[in-house]
Parts: sequence; structure tokens; C-alpha cells
Amino acid sequence: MNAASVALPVLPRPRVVSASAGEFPLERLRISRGGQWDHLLDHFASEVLLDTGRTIESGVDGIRLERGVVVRDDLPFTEGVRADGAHDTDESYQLTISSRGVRILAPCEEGAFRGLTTLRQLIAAARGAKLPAVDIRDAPLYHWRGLSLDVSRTFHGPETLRRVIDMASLYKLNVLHLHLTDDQGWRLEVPEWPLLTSVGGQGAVDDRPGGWYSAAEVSELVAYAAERFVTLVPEIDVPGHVQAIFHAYPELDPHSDRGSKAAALGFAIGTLDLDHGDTGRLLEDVFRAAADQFTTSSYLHLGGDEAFGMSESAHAAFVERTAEIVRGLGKLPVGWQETARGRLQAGHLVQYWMEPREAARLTESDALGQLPPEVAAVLAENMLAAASDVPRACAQGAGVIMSPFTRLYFDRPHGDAAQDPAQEEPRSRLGLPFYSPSTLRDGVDWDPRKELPGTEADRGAIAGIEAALWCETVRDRDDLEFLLLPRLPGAAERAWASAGHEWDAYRLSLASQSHVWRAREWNWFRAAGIDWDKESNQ
Ligand code: TNX
Repeated sequence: MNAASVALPVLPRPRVVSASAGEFPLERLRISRGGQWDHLLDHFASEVLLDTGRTIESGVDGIRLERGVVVRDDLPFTEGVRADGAHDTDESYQLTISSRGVRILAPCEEGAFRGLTTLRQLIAAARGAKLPAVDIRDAPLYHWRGLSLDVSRTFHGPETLRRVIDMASLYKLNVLHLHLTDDQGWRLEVPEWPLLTSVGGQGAVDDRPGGWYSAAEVSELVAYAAERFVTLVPEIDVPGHVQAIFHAYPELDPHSDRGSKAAALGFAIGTLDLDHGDTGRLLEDVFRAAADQFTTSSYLHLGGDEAFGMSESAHAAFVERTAEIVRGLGKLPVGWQETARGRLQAGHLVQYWMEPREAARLTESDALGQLPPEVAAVLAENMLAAASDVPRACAQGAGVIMSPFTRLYFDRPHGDAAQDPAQEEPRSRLGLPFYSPSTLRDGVDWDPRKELPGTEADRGAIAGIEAALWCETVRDRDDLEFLLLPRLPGAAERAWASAGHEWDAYRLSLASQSHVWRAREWNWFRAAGIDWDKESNQ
């Protein structure tokens, strides 16, 4: 039976599912230790406790975890690249539940973890009763399955990040990309440049509290994420979006005499200049700090977007220099799609966000009219140049992370009506006002291969999928979670499963996720049209 025809309460939907007669009562589920993957079982048991309040006892004949090859005849091979640079990791698994017990077969530890995650979701949906007899064979479509989170416009402390890592991992995402620097606040500790944090880290949008991560906190977060098979990828956004640097070190601002740097809704004009003062040394120190702290990532994201006010050649030279610094540290560069306007070396990843059709619509409509005219003008100029970025990246042999902004930007207002009238207020407040709203279905019903601008041959360049949450309108953790859920599983679905028009099956599986969200006290948007389970968690 095909996954599409069995609405298992599991997201992303597993690739090959065959249901059989019978069931396994949850009260018989045990954990037996003494195998190679005991740590995975311990982790699993503590997650089930948080998901459902249920303790899984130790005992004989528990869940069997076996290392072995999963038959892949009808499972496509995983495409793209991994953020941790591993080449031999295989996330496939087979989960078999019968009246006799539960068994997971996987060639790698990571596959066994993914299988246990599927089991977690089945347990949460079983509401304390029985697991269905089923045989699941599963593997992801793309290696890179991520979420990018803006911690600059609003600072989200380590505790909030742990919640986001928990959500990502529950949906088998494996990358959390942290947008650590922007005009409003600098969040990375850099030993040689202490004012970046002590001065540049104080800010955020409006009067929201600032903050930054100490190296020790980053180290704990990297370990927390790694335990959940999530890689933290740091982004230092240069040469635009750098007002926090200028705030800390005004002498680095080559245009300090320019007067007002119109900043509205997060857009500011002003860029670094490689030939100005100590800019080169700053770049080296900052990227070294990122490499030293984010030890599990093979990539450093250098930003490169919206370098308003910079000539195309200066921007290209800047990106090339920064990419060289990244390579010098033994890492590979990722940049927003604008970095494709210069010369790229093999191994570079470009993150696609501006869909040409929507970019044209934004610039032609009066949507940008809400911004100050000089900001609207540079934004429009950047959008109009966007159409050739991805073909250029592919022609240069770069990989492409897909973050098309009508599908995967979670800072769009929710387009579904609220089921709970009390949520109309946050719904109308959250998301950038000049973006058209997007529905949950918009986030699920699309095919990354078809949406890559370029030729069919270019589709092989897709490195993976990343959703993005920018935080201009996000005031706090509740707001953040309101935009993340229930969208996050949709992004995970497109990153893991094959695309198809299966909204109805997806919608059923989504409804059953709310048990865990309630139990974990994650805030979420109760979109109309989904039959959310009304039961409160007990
Ligand atoms: C564009 S996406 C930006 C961000 C904004 C975002 C709002 C990108 C690379 N740059 O600075 O926050 O739009 O959606």
C-alpha cells in the first residue's frame, strides 16, 4: 500500500507503508538495554514522557533495534548535501509493529533515531491504547532539511532554541540555521571584538530585550542539537545588514557621514567595505569564532543578501573574499541567492528565496509602498535582479537550498482563518504586512523540483529545503511558536517525502499532531479547516 492511501498520524509521511491486521498494546511496550544503541532508547523514553506523560518501563522483549540494510527497491535515494558534511550517513529505517512486538532496522544510528521518532508520533496518537500493526520503510528525499531562524530582530534565548530544536527534530529536520547577526542585534561572541556583543548585542527591533549567546551556551546548544541529530549552522550576514557592527565599531562604517540610514521593518541601507580600516581583520575573526563554536557544521553561512547601496562588482569581490576566509577555516560557504551574482567555487551553496513571479508582483504592486521610498527602491532593484540568480548558481556548479518565499517564509501572515476567534488578533499582527498571507496548504502542495528556476538538468543541484522565520513582527516566544506551528511539519514534508497532491491525507495527519503540542505547551495556530483534536491532554 502506498503512503498516500494510509493516513498514519506521522509527519513527514513515511514513504512506503503497509498496514496489516493486528495491533500491539502500548502497555506491553518495554525498553531492553544491552545493545549498541541504548542511548537512543534512553532518549526515546524521555521524549515519550514529555510527549504523552507515559513512562515506558524497562523489561525483556522490548523494542528491537537492529543494524542492517533496509530494502530500498521502491525507496528513492536521498539527494543533496548534509550540513555536517558526512558522506556515508544513511537515514533510512524500517519500522515493523506486529502483535508480537516492535522492531526497527537501520543501517546507521541516525536511521534508527528517525525510526524511533516515527514510533514516538505513533505512540502519541495512540492515546494510551494500541499501536497499529504496520510495516514502514522510509528514507528522506533530501539530505539538507532545515529551518532558518532570525535571532537578531528578536533575541531568542537558549531555552527557546531548545524548544525549536525539539520541534525540528520531531519532524525529522536536521538543520537549524541561526541568523546570528543583522542590523538590529549581534548575537555571537567574538573574543577579539568584545563590543560586538556588549554594544551590538544590546539591540533588537523596537524595545525588545537584546542579548547574545556566550561561547559556552553555543557549545551546549550544539551538543543538545547533535543529540537530536540536528546540525546548527551559523550565519554571519555581511556585507549588508551590518548596522549592529557599526553601532559597536563606528570606525568601520565607510559612510558614517551619510546621515540617516533609513531603517524600516528591518531594512537598512549601509554596507561594509573591504578596503576600509580593519574590515578584513574583523571578517577573519568573526568567521573564525563561528567556526570554533559551531563545531558540527561543515558550512558557514556568509549572508550576502540585500547589500543595498553597494555596486555589483564590490559586492561580488566581497563575497569572494568572505568565501575564501570560510574555506581557509576548513568550512564551505553558503550564501543567500544574491551571492550567485559573483564568481562561485564548486561546493558553494546558494539559498534561493526570491521567486521571480512573486518578486515581480511585489515590485509592480504597491505592496512596498508601505516602506520609505528609498528603502522600497533598493528592495525593488534587488528583487528585479533576482530572476537570473539560480540559473547562474547552477551554471557555476553551486548547490541550491530551496527557501522559496511564498512557500517557506514563515514570516508571512497565516492565510487560513483562525478556528479559535481569540487567535484572530495574533494572526492579524504576525507576519510582514507587505507579504501576501500564505495558507498551510500553500506550504505543502508544491514540488521543489518544479519550482527551481532553471532547466530540468539543474534539478540535481538541489541540496535540500529550508524554511525561514524572520522576526521583525515576532515579539516573543509565543509569537515565534505561533508562526512555526503548524507550518513546520509542512516544510518537513516537502523535504522528506515525494511531492504529490495529497493535501487531504496530510491534513488528517496534521490534526493528530496537536496532542504533543498541547502536552509540551508549544503555542500553535489553530487554523480553520483542520479537524484539531479537541481533547485536552491528560
Ligand atoms: C529579506 S531573506 C531578508 C531579511 C528579511 C526578510 C523578511 C533575506 C535573505 N533577507 O532580512 O527579514 O526579507 O522576509
